[in-house]
Amino acid sequence: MNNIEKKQINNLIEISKQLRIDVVNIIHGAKSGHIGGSLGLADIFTALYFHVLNHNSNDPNWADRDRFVVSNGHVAPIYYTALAHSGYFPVSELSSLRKLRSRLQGHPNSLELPGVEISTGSLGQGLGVACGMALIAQKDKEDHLVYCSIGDGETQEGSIWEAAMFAGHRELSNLIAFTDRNYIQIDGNTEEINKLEPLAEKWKAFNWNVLSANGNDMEEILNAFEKAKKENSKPTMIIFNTKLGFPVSFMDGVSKWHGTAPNDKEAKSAIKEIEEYYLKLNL
Ligand SMILES: Cc1ncc(C[n+]2csc(CCOP(=O)(O)OP(=O)(O)O)c2C)c(N)n1
Repeated sequence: MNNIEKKQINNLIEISKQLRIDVVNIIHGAKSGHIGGSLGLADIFTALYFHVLNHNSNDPNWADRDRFVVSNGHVAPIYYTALAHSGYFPVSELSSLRKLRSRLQGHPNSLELPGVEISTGSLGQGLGVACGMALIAQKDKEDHLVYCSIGDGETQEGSIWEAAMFAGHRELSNLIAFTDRNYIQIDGNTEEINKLEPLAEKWKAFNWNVLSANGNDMEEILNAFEKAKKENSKPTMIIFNTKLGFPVSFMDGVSKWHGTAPNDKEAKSAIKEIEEYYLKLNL
């Protein structure tokens, strides 16, 4: 793999374990929160904050930072754990998730929390915001990149396709978006609710460079972002195949775990499965 040594990959995988354990603990503690998407995205958020993004937690508004728009704002628990472990605010604050007067509400608030690029939660809006950020950077010939995370259920919002059309038309090659393709949204399987396939072909038709990778494999994730950075004429969409709740087996494919907090027993067995999964990786 390009420039990334096995040791570095293993280090990232170790970080993703901590983030997953924190996600389970804070949602269990809050008795509320979106666990499935947060666990499924843990590898990608780790890759971004600890390798891919050009950012500085000591200077969250640094003008040259890469922008990262988390359009699927309900995955706030993984966003918060990645931000805290990167140094944007104390890790001890994570346990205030969803508490009264906490800066860590159910959806991210950029006016309150350092590192949050833009407040999100109303699905379908972040990609349009990311397009605006990419357009101004393109016009001003700035080097930073704009990343954007969207859910596959979120992709059923009409505004996603308006943004897709705009980015393709403007050839926003500084825009790297990715889809959390777990086939699950709040009400069930995406293909039963409002079919998305053939998803890659749809993005291609909107003039996007389309990549796909296993979003629960660190090496594949890093390779996909490397490839995306090299694209110089189109926006990139990475379709990351993930599993809801990964690696917790009882959450896999079960839409209830889109947004249900685990009870004591479930939290304990989720942590046990996470620990067993990482042990088997034999890092
Ligand atoms: C505009 C809007 N409509 C509805 C919702 C409620 N909602 C929150 S998450 C969600 C499903 C999202 O599915 P997906 O993007 O696949 O997320 P995942 O289940 O994979 O985390 C819905 C409908 C919302 N937040 N915003």
